[in-house]
Amino acid sequence: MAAGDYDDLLKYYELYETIGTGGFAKVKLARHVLTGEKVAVKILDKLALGSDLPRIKIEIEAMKNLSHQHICRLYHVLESSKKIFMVMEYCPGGELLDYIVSKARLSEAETRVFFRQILSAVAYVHSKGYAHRDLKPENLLIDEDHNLKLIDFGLCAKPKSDKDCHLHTCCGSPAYAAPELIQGKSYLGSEADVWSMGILLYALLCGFLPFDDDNVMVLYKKITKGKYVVPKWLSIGSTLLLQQMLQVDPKKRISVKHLLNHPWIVQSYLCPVDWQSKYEIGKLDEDCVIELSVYFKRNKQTMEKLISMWKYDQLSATYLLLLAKKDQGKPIRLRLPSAFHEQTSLTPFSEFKLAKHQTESLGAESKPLTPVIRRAAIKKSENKENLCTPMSGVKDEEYFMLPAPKTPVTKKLNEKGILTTPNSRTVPSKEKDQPPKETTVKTSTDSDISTDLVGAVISPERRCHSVELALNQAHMESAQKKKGMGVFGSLERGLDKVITMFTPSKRKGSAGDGPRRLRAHYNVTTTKLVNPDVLLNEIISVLPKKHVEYVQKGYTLKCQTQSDFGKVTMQFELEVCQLSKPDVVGIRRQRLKGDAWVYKRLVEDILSSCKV
Ligand code: H91
Repeated sequence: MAAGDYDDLLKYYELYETIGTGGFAKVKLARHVLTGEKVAVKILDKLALGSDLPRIKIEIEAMKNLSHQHICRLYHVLESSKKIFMVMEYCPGGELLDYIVSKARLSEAETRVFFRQILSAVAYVHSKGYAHRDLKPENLLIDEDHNLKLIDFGLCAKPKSDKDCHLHTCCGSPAYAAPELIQGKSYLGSEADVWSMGILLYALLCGFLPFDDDNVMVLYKKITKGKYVVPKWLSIGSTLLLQQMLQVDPKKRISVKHLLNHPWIVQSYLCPVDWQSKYEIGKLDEDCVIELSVYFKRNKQTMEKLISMWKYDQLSATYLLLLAKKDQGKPIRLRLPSAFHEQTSLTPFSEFKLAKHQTESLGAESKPLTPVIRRAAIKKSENKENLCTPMSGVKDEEYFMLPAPKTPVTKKLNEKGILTTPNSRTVPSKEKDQPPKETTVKTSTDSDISTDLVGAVISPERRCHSVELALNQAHMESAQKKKGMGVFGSLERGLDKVITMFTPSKRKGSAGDGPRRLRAHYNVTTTKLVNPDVLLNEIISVLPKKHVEYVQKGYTLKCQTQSDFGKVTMQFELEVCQLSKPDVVGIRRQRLKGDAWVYKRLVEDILSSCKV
């Protein structure tokens, strides 16, 4: 990474951990310094993008034109010689797909809530002359109010002249692609989107796809035939709606307009879907404008003019994030970068003058002078190594860290060329396939964790006492005998019934005193176990059987699968964590790369194979 690439971004944002990857992009969690709001930053490498660069330009243009309550908001676009950064609304609930996976399938009532939101977003996209062309549950995120936000406009199309213009490019994910699209015929983007929404609706109601096959040609055949299984739990109304949406002939397919007030959609709401945007971009919010005028010492009219330019720069981002704060009922206050770190109340602006980067978008009028406190804060942000810290306030490397062994650590390359340390584990390797032995590694105490920060196997200090271990095992054995299944059972029954929010815990003291304490979340599978090490060891013993390679870092297993040709096909994390109320251990799952449904099946398989 060239040092200068992140300079601009780090003037305005604090960067935290990677929350996902997709294509040539990496998505990181970040915090906008002036407002203190969390954001998602999509980081693209121009060189790696190559001929795909125009797609990104299309996505950026589309996101600038689309402003809707169910579409992920774009706040800021930055560009360096090698990178493009897209700063967007952060959706802490993650992907809709993970939510479906966690619940096996959704009830008709819950599906209706979500589906109305999807329909609202898609109708709006179409009204603006666009077609999304890649509608799938991986591209719908859940925000903090449990509302859906549509993402990934990289494949969206806007025919030049009129909306009914036919398209020719076959794109999107095969399982969601309309028959006319995969047959290479010219098609209407809006009709193809209705088909994908039909697949989406089926996935929500059933928990699996109507057309699925590992072989793409077989999959295409199934799609063009249009025959799918109707599970017995589907109501007549749902079955009828699916039938209208999954019509192979696009001319016989229901239109978005008719979907908006379809009897199934309207049921229990008694009103059609309101697809119009609730974000009136033309009308600026007075409170936010006033806060910005005071902060930047500009009169209201000048401020309004500057904001209305919508340059997707620091000013656009600050305005939109202030507005988001207002909508959440938070105070509309801009903070000083230094104050942000200390989480103290704001120092009145008049005591300070602006730093250069904070006035960039304000034109020639400003003659900034940097005060001592601000200068210190900016200096801090220039130190990139210190800035890439996860939300909990610990450094990236520390995030999965355990106390370092007292014995000197020598890093070496394993057979596969992966950098290993005596206390980081990779597979395959016969000896490494074994769960960590309780007595093998001597670890340091909390006071000397800084000596060598490396991943580690579980230390004796961190492991539970053997009595607890034995009790736990005995408890589980009897429970298993009774139920005739492992802790997780089938995904439908076992995979997390508990749905609340997962947030990184306040770490107890220093790194390395046990698994992270997390709140239950749909990405967290709860178990009946109380000993994290039993669970960790069990997962570790199952992974090689499923051809999953992993690197252990503390209680996190960074997993990956490879194709026969050595291409990384899937990356995900399994983290053993401590839950409270009930005080049991859980497994946090996170997909980082790869097909979502293949991931779903693999994780189901791993977890149901765990005999704990
Ligand atoms: N998929 C296509 O995994 C596989 C949390 C999370 C929170 C997000 C906000 C915006 C975006 C992703 C977020 C996110 C890629 C976002 C928006 C647009 C876009 C892309 C990402 C993953 C990448 C990480 C995503 C989900 C999709 C999480 N993600 N957890 N807020 O194009 Cl417009 Cl790539």
